[in-house]
Amino acid sequence: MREQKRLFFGLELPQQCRQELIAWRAATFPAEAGQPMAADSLHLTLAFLGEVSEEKTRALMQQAGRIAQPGFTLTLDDAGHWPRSGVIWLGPRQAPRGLLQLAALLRSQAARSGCYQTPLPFHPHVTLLRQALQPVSLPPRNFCWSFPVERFVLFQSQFSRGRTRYQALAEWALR
Ligand code: 2AM
Repeated sequence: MREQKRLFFGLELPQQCRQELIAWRAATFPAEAGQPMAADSLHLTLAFLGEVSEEKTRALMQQAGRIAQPGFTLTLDDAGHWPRSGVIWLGPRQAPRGLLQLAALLRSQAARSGCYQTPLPFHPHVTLLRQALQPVSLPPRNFCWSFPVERFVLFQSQFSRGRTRYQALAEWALR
């Protein structure tokens, strides 16, 4: 059988922001709220690709390399809880146009390459906690992290030693 990798396009968060987020999370949510994502795993998914062959990965990377759009500022000033998927997340109250444009382009390229894309609308979010299946009280919206986004990344998702890790395979500048 040909080797397949579980891949997605996404955005990394600056290291300082990740550190601030985990400190805020620890002070905001009780330990039983859910399973915290490791600081080095915090990211925002642009387009989920699923299990992809090497050949398809090459085609997707070529198409990603043709994207020419400027960077944008991402602001995380909203939080929510999706009890069905058990996710507590942070995201922008108002998604920047550049983010929506980039995600739409990557999602349509992925669909054209035969990667299944959910019909659900894109809801930009950074998963903070997983397995958050019980009701949780969300903090007042008095927080805000803002940073420039200057590149996007192709990640591989790998499960090993009881933990899912995300490894950056390639990245492209937004300019
Ligand atoms: P989540 O954080 O909301 O679970 C790697 O698994 C990334 O891809 C995660 O950010 C995850 O979102 C997202 N993801 C996993 N499966 C997906 C799917 N079927 N459709 C869209 N995104 C998915």
